[in-house]
Amino acid sequence: MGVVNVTPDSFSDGGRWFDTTVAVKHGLALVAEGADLVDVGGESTRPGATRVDEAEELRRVIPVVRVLASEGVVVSVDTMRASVAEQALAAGAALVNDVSGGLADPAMIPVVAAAGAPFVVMHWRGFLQGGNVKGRYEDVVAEVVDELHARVQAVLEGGIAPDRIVVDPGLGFSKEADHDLTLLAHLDRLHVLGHPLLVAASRKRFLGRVLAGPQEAPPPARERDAATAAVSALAAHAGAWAVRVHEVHATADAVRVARAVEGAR
Ligand code: PMM
Repeated sequence: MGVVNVTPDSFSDGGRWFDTTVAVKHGLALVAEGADLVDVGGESTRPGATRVDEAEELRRVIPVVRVLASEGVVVSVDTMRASVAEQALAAGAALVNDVSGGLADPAMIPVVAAAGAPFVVMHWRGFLQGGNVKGRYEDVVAEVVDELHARVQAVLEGGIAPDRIVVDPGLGFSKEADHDLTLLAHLDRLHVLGHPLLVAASRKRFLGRVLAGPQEAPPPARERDAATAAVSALAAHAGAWAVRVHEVHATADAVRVARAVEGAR
């Protein structure tokens, strides 16, 4: 899954694709590099980001979704708003990716259920507490599994079919670097949820922490793509359904290698 952030302020690639034509071109380039899916978002979720208003989010996202879908791209829409999801689906999006797991907008689950679209349910405890607060966990894997299980139940009760649900541990969302690493070390335990798994490690803070020496500042987000590809291989090896990344080329190779190694077992 390649990422197109149509935002002026995303932490990893802020502002670079903040124009419909440029965003569409970038989405097509990601497909040429091997993306099976392109995730289009118009709202930054970085810590401290203020929410964009609905009209602005629609203005950013819908034209990009429409053109990419008309070019045959399988488009996912990254949004916490039901209205954006609904219009994106009408414009040809195939999947809805909601970092709040359906909590931010009570109309989200009914809209996705009515459309019969796949829905990514991400774990973000901070959202429930009104912001990207620090998460405190005794056992991060068990707690993320339990909390995702509860969200999946709510989504099922809301009428989204079981075979339409994808789960995501929400790396970096109300989680410290150690939590992210522990979750990656135990991705196999997320399979108990019984749904395809999306892993979105791309350029995230914990990778900066891993790459920096003890006294060093972390490298900037755009210098974390090789590390991202390493996570992609590990996630593929652990049976992830998809990895969400900003730089597709290296990840597509990493996933191919992981698949070939699996095939040689
Ligand atoms: N992370 C970001 C945005 N959308 N969607 C899912 N499903 N999972 C994630 O972890 C996730 C996401 C934030 O990253 P970005 O601002 O670099 O795109």
